Amino acid sequence: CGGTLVAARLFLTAAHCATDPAFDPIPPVSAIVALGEVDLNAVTADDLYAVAAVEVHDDFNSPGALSNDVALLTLTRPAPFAPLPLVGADEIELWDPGTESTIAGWGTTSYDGEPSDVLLEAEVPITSDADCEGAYGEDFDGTTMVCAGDGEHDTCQGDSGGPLMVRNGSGAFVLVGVTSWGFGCADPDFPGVYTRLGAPALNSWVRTRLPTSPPPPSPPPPSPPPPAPPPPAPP
Ligand code: 4AZ
Repeated sequence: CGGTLVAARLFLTAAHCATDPAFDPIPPVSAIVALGEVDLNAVTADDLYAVAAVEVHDDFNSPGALSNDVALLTLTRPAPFAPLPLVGADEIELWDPGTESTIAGWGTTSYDGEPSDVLLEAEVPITSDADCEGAYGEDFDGTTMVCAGDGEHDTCQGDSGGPLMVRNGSGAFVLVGVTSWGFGCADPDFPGVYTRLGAPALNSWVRTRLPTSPPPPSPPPPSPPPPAPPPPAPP
């Protein structure tokens, strides 16, 4: 699986990458994150980050299979890399149908093919929800999933958890999706399916877990005690 650094100590991935066959979160000690290398053969101990906590979305697989496919791993030490900004729930133009997005990973380059030792990337257009529903029927949940694909380039096995990125108005990449599932790979009739991070509920699930999230309004401070009564008058 892949993933994305969204804060110095937070690694965002797919829920199905961080759960066991019973769909329960895996123990943090069984997870390990490698950061900062393009070539898997170049990974050394310095690139490895132990995981202190695994948090899987409570509604993973609800309302349907692979809905809300998102999890956050807390690293035991901060990574010295710039996190990728999360798309804003109001930046809806960034997942408009036809918008070019960038996908990346070390997964297989064809269905049941070989994974790649070096990070690969591709550009694929976001698909309309109607087209994706046409392909997948009720398996597509437009409240938690968004699709992308051109029938020729795609994510594939092992790419799950990795990013679907779109450039914002300033030309900077933002994180719009998490590689989740699909029928086969690069099938012209079946786009790749990504966790819809711009969806309001999913967006706030991630955003409230980011360290820069503004704290909730605090209650007003207690009012000061009333002034002490004057001392009794001398006799
Ligand atoms: C997978 O098994 C997988 N073509 C990821 C993405 C897609 C298919 C399978 C989309 O991790």
